[in-house]
Amino acid sequence: MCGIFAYINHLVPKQRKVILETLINGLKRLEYRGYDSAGLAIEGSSSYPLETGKEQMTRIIKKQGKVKALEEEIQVQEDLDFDLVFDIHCGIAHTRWATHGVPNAINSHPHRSGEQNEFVVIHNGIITNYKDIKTFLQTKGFRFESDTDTEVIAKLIKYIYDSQGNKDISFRELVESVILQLEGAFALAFMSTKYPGQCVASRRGSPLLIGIKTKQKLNSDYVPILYKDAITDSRPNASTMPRSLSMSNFEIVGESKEAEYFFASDASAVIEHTNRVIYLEDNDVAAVQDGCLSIHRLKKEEGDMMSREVKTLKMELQQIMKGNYNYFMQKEIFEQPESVINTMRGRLNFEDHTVILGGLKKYLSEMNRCRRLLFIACGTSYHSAMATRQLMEELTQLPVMIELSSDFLDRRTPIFRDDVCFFISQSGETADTLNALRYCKERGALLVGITNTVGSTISRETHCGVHINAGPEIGVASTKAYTSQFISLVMFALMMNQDKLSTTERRKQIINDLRRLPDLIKEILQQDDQIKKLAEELVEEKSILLMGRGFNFATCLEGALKIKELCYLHSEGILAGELKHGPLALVDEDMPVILIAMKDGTYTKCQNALHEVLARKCRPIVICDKKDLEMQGHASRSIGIPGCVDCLQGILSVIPLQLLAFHVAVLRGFDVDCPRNLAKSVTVE
Ligand code: G6Q
Ligand code: GLU
Repeated sequence: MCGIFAYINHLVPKQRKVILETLINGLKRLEYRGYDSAGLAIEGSSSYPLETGKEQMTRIIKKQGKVKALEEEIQVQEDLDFDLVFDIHCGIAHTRWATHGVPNAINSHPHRSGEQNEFVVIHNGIITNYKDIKTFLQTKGFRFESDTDTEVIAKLIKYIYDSQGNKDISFRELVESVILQLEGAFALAFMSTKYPGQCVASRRGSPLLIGIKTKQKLNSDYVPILYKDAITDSRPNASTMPRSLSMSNFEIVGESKEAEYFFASDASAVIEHTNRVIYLEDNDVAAVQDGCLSIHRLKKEEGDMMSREVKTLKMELQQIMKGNYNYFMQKEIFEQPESVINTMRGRLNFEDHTVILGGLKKYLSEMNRCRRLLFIACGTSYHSAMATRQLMEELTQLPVMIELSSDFLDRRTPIFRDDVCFFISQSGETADTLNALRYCKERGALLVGITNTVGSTISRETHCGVHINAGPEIGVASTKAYTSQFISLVMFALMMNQDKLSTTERRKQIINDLRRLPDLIKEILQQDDQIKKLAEELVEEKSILLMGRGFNFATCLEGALKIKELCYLHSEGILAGELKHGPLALVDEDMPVILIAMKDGTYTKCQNALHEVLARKCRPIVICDKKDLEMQGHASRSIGIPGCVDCLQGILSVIPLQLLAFHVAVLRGFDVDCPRNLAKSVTVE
C-alpha cells in the first residue's frame, strides 16, 4: 500500500513554497505506509481564468527513495518560482510501495496522460485489468513510459476526454467514466490543466478520506445523498468503450467560499490541518470545483447509507498512524484479513478454481521438468516454506528441500542446472538468502523470488517471482508477511498442479477455503481478550514448549520464534512425534506446553502426545478445532479455532500465537515493534 495526498486551496492565497511544504509534509505523515519512491504535481499558473489558449503545464516532480529525497529534488528546481502566490490551486502527492514496476522515478506517481501533463493521477492499490486497458489504449496510439498498472488510468481519462464530441463534460463525470472500466483496488486523486483548481478523487478497496478546513460554518454535518436519473453513455465510440453504468450523485449546494480540502489515505496526513473529515466509501466520487465539495455515487446499492457524515477526529497524530492500535505489529496482526485478500487479488479465480501467478507463467513448463524444488530462507520466511512443504510435495510430486540460508551455504549444498530454487524474503535484502541466491545462480539453477518488496535485490536478481502484496510490514517481528508468504506458496503449488484431473476436488477444497480465510482470521482475532488473559498466566514463565506435527509443525516453530523475539523468553517448537525421543524429559507440572491438535491426518498421534504430557502432570494449553470438545476437555486451557482444509490450518493456528507473544511482550514492558538486538532486515551475514 502507499500514501496518497492532495491539497486544494480555494480563495485562500498560498505561496507555492507553502503549497509544496504542505504536500511534502502530508507525504511524510503517510510514509509509514510505504516509501520506495515519491512524487507530486502542482499547477503551473497563478492566474485564473487562465490566459486563453495559454494553459500552463502542470509540473510533475518525482524521485526514487524516501520523501526526503523528493524534498531535496524540489529544492534544486531552479526554474520554479517558489514565491508565486495562488488564490486557487490543486496539488497532488504520492509515496509509493510498488506492486507493478520497480521503484524508480519513472514508475513513481503521479502518472500523466501525455507530454502535456493534461491529466495527472496518483493511485493506491492494484488495477488487475490494467493489461487489457493498456493494450486497448496502445491500439489508439498511446505510448506508455512506465511499467506500472497506474499509468493506464492517466491515459484512459485522456482517451475518454478526447473522445467527447462536446467538451462540456465535467471533471467528475470523466472520472466516473474511468472508474467504471477499472477492476481491482484503488484510491485515486486526479488533477488536470483542463479543469484548473479542481480535484476529483475516488476509492474502491483502498482507503481515502477528505479533510475540510474553512472559516465558514459547514452547510451541515450530514450530506444527504440525492440520486439523480441514470446517465446513459451517448458518447461517440461508446460501443468501443467497455460497459457503462448509470450514475447517480448528490451535491453539497453552497456558495463559492474560502476553503481548503485535503484528500488523504488516512487521517495522519490531515489531523494537523483540520479535525473535520469525511471517510469515503467504495465507489464514492468526490469532486472539488469552485471551492465546493460534492460527493457522487455509482448507482444506488442495497443498504447504501443515505448520507456521509462530517466526522470530528479525536485521536493524536502518532496514534493515527497506528490506527486504533498501540503498535505497528499489533496493527499488522489485525490487518491479516485484508492482507491475505491482497495477496490473492487478481491471482485466484474462486469461480473456476484456477490460479494465475503472472510472474511465473512462462517458467511453468521448466519447473514441471525440474529435478527438485528448493526453498531457501531465514527465520519466519523459512517457516512459511516449512508450512507448505507437505502440500508442495503432494501437489507437485517433486522432491522438495527446505533450507536455512546460512546452513545451506555452510554445507555448500550441491546445486544443479535442473534445480528450481525459491528465495523467500519479506525485505528481499537478507544477506544470507541473497548469498544463497548468488550461490545457486553460479550453478545455473532457475531462481524464483517470493518477496514483499518490489525492486529489492532478491527480486531483481531472480529470474522470476511473486510479490506477496502484504503491504509494508513495519514491526520487526513478521506476522502478515508470514501468512502472505504461506498463501503465495500455496498458490504456487496449486498452479503447478492445475492440469492434474485426479486432484481437482482437492484443489477446489483448498481454493474454497482460501476464499473463507479472511472471515476465519477475523473470527480468531475476536478472541484477542481471551488470549490476553492467557498471556497474563504465562507472563512469568521461563520457558514455553510448543508441540505439533504435520501441517502444524511449522506453526510451532513460528510461534516459538515470535515468543523468543518479542518476549525474550526461551521457547521451542517440537515435532510431537519427537517428544518421546528426548524432549519429554523437560515435561512436568511446571513446564508450560502448548499443543496444536487439529482434526487432520495426525490427530490421533497428537492425542497420544497429549496423553504423554498429561501422564507427567503437565497442564497443557491446546489450540484445537473450536468444535473439538473432547480435546478441550483434556486441556487445562484451550483456544478453539475454526477448522479448514488441513493444508491451510497453519494460517489460522498461528494467529493465536502471534497474539499471545504480543500480549506477553506488552505485559513484560518490551518494545514490541523494535525488539532488542534485532533489525527488520538483516543485511549482514
Ligand atoms: C521474524 C523476523 C525474522 C525474519 C528473517 C528473514 O519475525 O522478522 O526472523 O523473518 O530475518 O527476513 P526476510 O524475510 O526479510 O528475509
Ligand atoms: N500499483 C501501483 C504501483 O505499483 C500503486 C502501488 C501502491 O499502492 O503504492 O505503482
